Amino acid sequence: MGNYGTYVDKKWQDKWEATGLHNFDENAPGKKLYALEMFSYPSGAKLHAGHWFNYGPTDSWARFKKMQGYNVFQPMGFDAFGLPAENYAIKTGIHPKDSTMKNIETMEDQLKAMGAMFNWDHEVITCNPDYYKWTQWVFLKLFEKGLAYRKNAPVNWCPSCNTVLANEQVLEGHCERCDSEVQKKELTQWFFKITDYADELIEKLDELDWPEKTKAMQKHWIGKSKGAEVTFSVENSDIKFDVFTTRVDTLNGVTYVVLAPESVYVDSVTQPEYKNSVEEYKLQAQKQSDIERQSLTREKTGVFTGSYAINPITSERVPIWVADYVLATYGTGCVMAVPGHDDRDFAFATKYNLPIIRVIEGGDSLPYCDYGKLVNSNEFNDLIGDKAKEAIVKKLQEKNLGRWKVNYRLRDWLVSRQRYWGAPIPVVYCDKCGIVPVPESQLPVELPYDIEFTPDGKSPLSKNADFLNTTCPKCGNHATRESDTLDTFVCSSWYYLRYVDNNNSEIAFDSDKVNKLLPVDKYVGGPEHACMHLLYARFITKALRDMGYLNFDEPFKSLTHQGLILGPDGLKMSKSKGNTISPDDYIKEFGADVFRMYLMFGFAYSEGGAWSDDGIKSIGRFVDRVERILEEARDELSNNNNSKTTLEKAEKELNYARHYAIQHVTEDTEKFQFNTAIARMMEYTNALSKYLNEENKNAAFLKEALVDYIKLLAPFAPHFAEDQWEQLGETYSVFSTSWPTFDPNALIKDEVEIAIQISGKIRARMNVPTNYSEDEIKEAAINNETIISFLEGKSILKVIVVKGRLVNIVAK
Ligand code: ANZ
Ligand code: ZN
Repeated sequence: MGNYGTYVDKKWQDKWEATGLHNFDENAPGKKLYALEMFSYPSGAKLHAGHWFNYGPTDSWARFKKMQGYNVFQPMGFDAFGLPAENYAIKTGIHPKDSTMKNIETMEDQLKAMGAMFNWDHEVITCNPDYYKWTQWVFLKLFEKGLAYRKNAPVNWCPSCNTVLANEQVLEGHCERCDSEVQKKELTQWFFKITDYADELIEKLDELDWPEKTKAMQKHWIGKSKGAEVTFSVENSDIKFDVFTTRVDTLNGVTYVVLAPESVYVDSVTQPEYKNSVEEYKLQAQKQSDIERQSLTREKTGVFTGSYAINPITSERVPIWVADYVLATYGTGCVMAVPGHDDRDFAFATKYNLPIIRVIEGGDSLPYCDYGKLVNSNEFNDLIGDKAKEAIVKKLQEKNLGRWKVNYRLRDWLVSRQRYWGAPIPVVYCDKCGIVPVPESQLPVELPYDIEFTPDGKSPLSKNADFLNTTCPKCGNHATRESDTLDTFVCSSWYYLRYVDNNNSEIAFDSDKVNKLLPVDKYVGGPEHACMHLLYARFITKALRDMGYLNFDEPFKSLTHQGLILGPDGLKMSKSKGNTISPDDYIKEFGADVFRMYLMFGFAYSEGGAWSDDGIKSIGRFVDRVERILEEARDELSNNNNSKTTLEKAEKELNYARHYAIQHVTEDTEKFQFNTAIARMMEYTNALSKYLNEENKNAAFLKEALVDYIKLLAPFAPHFAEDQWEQLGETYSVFSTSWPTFDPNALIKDEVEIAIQISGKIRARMNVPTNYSEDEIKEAAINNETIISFLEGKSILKVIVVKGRLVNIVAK
């Protein structure tokens, strides 16, 4: 198709813009539909094939919805703060703001070249003060409600990025961004209390139309675990500590207890002669990541503290050990070990020669990890499972040495970063007043442009005196600004709200407007966001709802993940492997429509796969063929001077293909099954081509079939279809017309083939009109030439008709 594509692209993009075809009018007729794609991160200079795979097909879906009569809102913007721009600045000396803004400009142009119907007048760019002012407002609101707080915490520290990482940014003990080994460090940090919403975040998952796998991942990440806390006291001391257990029924089987190396109890329980070995062990443990420490296969290690603890139910003394398979950050950081019924405890006890006893019946050998009748458990013998737990907890409660307890794996969200390129945290520290939030009227706390951002472990902002020194909003004395910035996930946790009312300079968003357009009807983005962005956004929505700003519970009603487009070699695209696909080159050669149509036809949307040049070429050829067929059809329309008006066999055949395509393109596109939808279009194309070869054509009917053809094609190849629509002489725009609906009658074939049996044996076949009654079918069968000859000399006893399939004549 030469450069036809690019020419047509530009022509229609200009016209769409000039006529405001994609502008969103909240008062326009039609049910609202909010289609949202995860906004992009302008860190690389350009959009890659993955962006296209996210945005192109989703835009096709949105266009399809628009043609179905929905009032579609499809905004776009940029998640513009974050580490990559800052790291790039450190490397090249180019200021993050400059590189980010330049990248955004390029990406905007590329997105426009895609021809998606984005509502650009609703764009948000999170690093602009008119956006982050309101990110700071969100922070202040959470602070007001006690949902943002400051505490000392061991944090994940990346020694190379010189920053704190969220748990989610640590992959197998390494920094997600630079792959350095992550260390632990104590720092005062800001947290959002997402754990307050842990239960609702689990429960409401059931109501969401999300991929099951994503829901399961979130559920696991939140990790609700029901168990008990049991208090052990240290022998010859006042110290008591709690353990968290999900198997309180095994309490009689405890033969030792374990403290995490970071537990606050370690130092106070360690006996003097054990101090050295414990200290050494603590240092060793610091270097291990939580993932390694939890590994089931890794050899268990630990040290004895020299102290003993008292089992609250048996009063037996058990040794207190320190071992890194116990995590400081889960439960209480202390564990009761039951080697008879827990794999890890069993391995540890075996290695260190600690007693192993059976308290649960079952299994041939120990460890036996299932439930069963209690043995060796005194008064609790013979109780099973929940009954046993209830009895033991009841006893513990009487002694005030235990209680039921629900634990979560989910931790509060660490939101402070010792980095420059983020939204400043809007609080100041005053010697007299302590932590003082910046009043809303003084927002935004602007990020200064001139900054020394070479990392040295300190926040770059803490080195900028102009920024740092301020006056206390409460008492007017000197105060110091918070110099940490917010995690970029805070910016992206509420952007879908700001889109609706992006130019509002008075408030973050108008609740009425937002309540009208949200929740988002369809959210599309990568599955890698399951436990971070998607969880944070749900939390922020719920928190703002509880403050009265929103009247809905969940931000994203329906979610679809696109798959990954791999390099032609089947590997993940990367510059170092040299297997990247640059969309721009292909757009230049084939045009935007062929590019996006290949992405839709060549892959199952949620699976993705390896890029293929042959694949895109074959789609190019398909579009060329469509172009020729449509041209031929137009010629036919202008030259056709026969007056045929009836629908005969050929017309009925095309009509069948037409309605079959309408039905299936509609159903499949709805479900993001673009590949099969386009396959149905190809079949319809073949039928159209076949019809054009007929001698005698019905022009009026052909016109109708063409109108539907172009409408069906429009979401997939928007520029091309708009152009063909014009050439067909129809009024602009094809996207303002309504999506065709299928006629079930056209899908009923006129005739069916029926088998005729004589006493169970097939003797003949015949075609009968589908609307024949049973009697008519009987009649036709008996009068069938072949059957007459078979029946000669026999008498018919019975005739059985199975409609649409067969007739069985019982004869003797
Ligand atoms: C005694 C016991 C006996 C346990 C038994 C299990 C089986 P979930 O389901 O993930 O909540 N545990 C508790 N805190 C821990 C920590 N900080 N680090 C490592 N392990 C910890 O797991 C709860 C179980 O994990 C708890 O129940 C505890 O071991 C262990 F036959 O207590 B159990
Ligand atoms: Zn003050």
